Amino acid sequence: MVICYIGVGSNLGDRVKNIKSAIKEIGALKRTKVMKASKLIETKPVGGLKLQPKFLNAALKIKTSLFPVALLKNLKIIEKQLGRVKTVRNGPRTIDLDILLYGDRIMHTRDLIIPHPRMFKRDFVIRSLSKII
Ligand code: PH2
Ligand code: MG
Ligand code: MG
Repeated sequence: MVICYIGVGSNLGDRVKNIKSAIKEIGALKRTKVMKASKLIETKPVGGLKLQPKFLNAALKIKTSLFPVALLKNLKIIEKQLGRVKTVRNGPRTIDLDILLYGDRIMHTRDLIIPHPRMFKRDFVIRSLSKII
């Protein structure tokens, strides 16, 4: 099992419900356990459309033996199940699930970069992560 951190964000619909459902679904993935969840913090949108609703953000500490690409694929499925539709980059979304860290792995493929390339620039990520790391 590898310790991994997931960034969670929502700014459409019932944000609390979206995040709670996402945590439940991540916990239901095979070979995966949710160890810790940070409190939800409300944050102003960073990048993308200025006039979009505020986000609720959180970070999760999980343990998984899914490989990074399999974990990503499962997170995308959960995003879809919870009603995420692709619109503009950094636009509003019902749920966003990003792999921030995966053990001490560093990887750089077309579909997945670990550590998350913008995590250190985003205050809402660092604030959530620092509570559970
Ligand atoms: N996610 C983004 C872009 N901007 N801003 C906030 N406050 N919270 C987010 O989760 C967020 C964002 C792209 O994923
Ligand atoms: Mg994101
Ligand atoms: Mg994302």
